[in-house]
Amino acid sequence: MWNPFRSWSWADSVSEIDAQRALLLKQAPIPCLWLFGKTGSGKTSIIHHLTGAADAEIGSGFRPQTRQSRMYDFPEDELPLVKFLDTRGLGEAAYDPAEDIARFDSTAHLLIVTVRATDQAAAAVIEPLRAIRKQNPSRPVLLVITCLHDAYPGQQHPRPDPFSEEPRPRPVALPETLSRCLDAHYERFDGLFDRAVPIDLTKPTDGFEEAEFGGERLKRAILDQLPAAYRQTLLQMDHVRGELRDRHGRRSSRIILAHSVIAASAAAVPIPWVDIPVVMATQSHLLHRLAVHHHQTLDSKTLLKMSGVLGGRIALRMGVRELLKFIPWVGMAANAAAAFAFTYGSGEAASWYFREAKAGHVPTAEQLRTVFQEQLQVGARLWRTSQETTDL
Ligand SMILES: Nc1nc2c(ncn2[C@@H]2O[C@H](COP(=O)(O)OP(=O)(O)O)[C@@H](O)[C@H]2O)c(=O)[nH]1
Ligand SMILES: [Mg+2]
Repeated sequence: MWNPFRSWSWADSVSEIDAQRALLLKQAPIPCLWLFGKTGSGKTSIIHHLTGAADAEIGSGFRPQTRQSRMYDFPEDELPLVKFLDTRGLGEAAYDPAEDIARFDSTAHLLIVTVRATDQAAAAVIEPLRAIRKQNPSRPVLLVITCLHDAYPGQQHPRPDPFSEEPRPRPVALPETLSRCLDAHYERFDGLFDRAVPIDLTKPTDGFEEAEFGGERLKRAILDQLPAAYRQTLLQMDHVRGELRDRHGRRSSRIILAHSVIAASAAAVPIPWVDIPVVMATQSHLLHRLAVHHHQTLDSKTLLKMSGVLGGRIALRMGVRELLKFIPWVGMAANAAAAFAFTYGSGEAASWYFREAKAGHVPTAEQLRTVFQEQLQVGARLWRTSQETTDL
């Protein structure tokens, strides 16, 4: 029988965590979005819109990858739910995409090309884009046309939103300058994108009635274009995005939430490499991480107690059955819900256990079971609430 806790008995926990993390990062459906555009074309604003992370947090979170690229992992690099690749220097110095293509061609799932509506000088973006597209013509490319109001300064955005979800939206009733700008972009990027999305992500202080114009269209376009498993992760992330933000200061609950989202998306999409083993590996990795977070070591007695209450297939089945009593769904949604709630419940229960142990009150198996059952329900409620409030 596969036992997610087995490995605890021999590995020293830090190297074991690294190994599990590497495995998870390889197997879990974590979408990687490659942002490609000149400085000031709106790449960071898109990350901000999709994640809710503050600009400063995004700025300091970038990690250099190649000479001209860097990566931002949200909500944290330990187990990200989405990765953003950012290419620097386009339009400034000569950019040779060869190094980035070699490094990211197989790991970037979607290319988001950003260009300001009124920017006429796109050659610095188009040439390397052509090479990237040629290397991998089946990877979807979104052409995101930003800062629309540069084409109609001093006016509000057209209302209602006139843009459709066609590949090249071009409504009749638009300010004339904007129509010309869109046509010119469609022409110069011809053959290099699958779908264009005109947006204007402004700051609340910029004075627009609609601060994030086209933002929801952009989200839908990204979800439409991503392969199913990756789409699922973004959707689940969006469901608990508020919680992720609110719990910013509480690192352990952020870790628990991120793992729960990954487990849910892995469970939701029944394809061979994303399945129950990933769900269980996620839980196992989570408990390892929490032990380290709380500076606890795991002796064999503790392992036995935890695996008896939280681990193994029987507990998983029990957890699911318990859960299905109060989640009236069936099929994939129920799997995702169960995986989320189970991961959440076991994470919170383990976190509680480690905190108590640190304070000198080592809980009994019975007490751990009680907390686990409670937290399982908290997880299920959290999942249900977030599903109800989401508009995607
Ligand atoms: N009006 C408007 N401003 C934007 C938009 N996107 C970005 N900006 C602004 O343009 C500047 C540069 O944007 P940023 O997202 O940092 O671009 P990056 O260099 O490509 O990451 C910032 O001041 C943003 O507030 C947009 O769609 N509309
Ligand atoms: Mg930026």
